[in-house]
Amino acid sequence: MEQLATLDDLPKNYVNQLTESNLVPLWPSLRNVLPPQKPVPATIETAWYFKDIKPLLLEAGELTPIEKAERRVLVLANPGHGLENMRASAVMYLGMQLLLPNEWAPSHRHTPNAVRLIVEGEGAYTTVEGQKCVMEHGDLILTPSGLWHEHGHDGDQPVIWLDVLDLPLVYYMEASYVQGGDVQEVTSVGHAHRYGVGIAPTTDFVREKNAYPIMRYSWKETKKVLQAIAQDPTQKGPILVSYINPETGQDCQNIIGYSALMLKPKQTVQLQARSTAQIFHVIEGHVHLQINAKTFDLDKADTACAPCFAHIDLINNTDQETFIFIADESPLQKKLGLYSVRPR
Ligand code: 1HN
Repeated sequence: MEQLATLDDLPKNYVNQLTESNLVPLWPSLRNVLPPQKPVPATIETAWYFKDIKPLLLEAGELTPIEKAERRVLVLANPGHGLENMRASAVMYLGMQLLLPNEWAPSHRHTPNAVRLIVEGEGAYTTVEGQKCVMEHGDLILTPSGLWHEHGHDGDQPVIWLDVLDLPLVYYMEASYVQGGDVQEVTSVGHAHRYGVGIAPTTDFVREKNAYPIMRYSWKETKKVLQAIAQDPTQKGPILVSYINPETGQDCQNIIGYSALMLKPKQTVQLQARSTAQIFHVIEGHVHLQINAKTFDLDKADTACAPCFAHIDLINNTDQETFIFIADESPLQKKLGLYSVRPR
């Protein structure tokens, strides 16, 4: 492609006249906004290790009372986007949140969608629109856009979870805001127990119409399914499940997609290059992760992020099963017609 003229190729006087009228010439910036063949992501391959995060998060528990934090979170920020912008990728926000015994993170609702992936500790719960969801290790709990949610803790040890939000996108769209509310009345239990083995709750032969039929996806159940798939001799390719809305078969949320991958002992999985950035978080086990030219050794509770069109190899060189939670921007990209896959 032809090299284009730069701003320096124009007379200063002309450029000043443009600026005074709020005008900008396109051609000096055209190759930046439209790079050839593939995007040039700001997202850098980055890993965040739980052994670094946990002591700092517990210290935050001593330094800042929950009343002064509302949500006590250390943000996993991608240096490629500038740490202060609190982005893991262009669309995804990641944070590690701490709730101590007897603490309460008050009810609010906001436009960004959130999920929690429980990392450590027992006894905490999230109430989402009246549905009380207990938090157990590896569970995925949705707090979709516009739904009230609050966190409480009846246990006796710190509880830590990973928050994933589409905040960077919603903020960029100037669509991000929050409303505070009162303590919610608990009206039901937020669990997938009403769905399973191809059945769905039905009243008078009419299927329930609920935009978010499952609020809590149990890790115990998800792990059983992955292990069953691993035993299936006809299974080809990676052992992978998607978190879906069982009423529609679509992704469980509108913007960010969630899945869980199992690596058998000594298994290597090579992912196709995809148009979406991706987050990897180890639920159980260990993975040697190669993203483009970088390598990371991730243990339980560690998290990493990969830019779009990355070459990604997940290598389990241990004798144990490994389970990895994955978040990506594919629901958004598919809705916008921007999603693509390139064979390696
Ligand atoms: C939020 O509402 C929570 O409810 C956690 O736990 C992290 C980060 C940015 C904006 C809202 C929560 C958040 C958040």
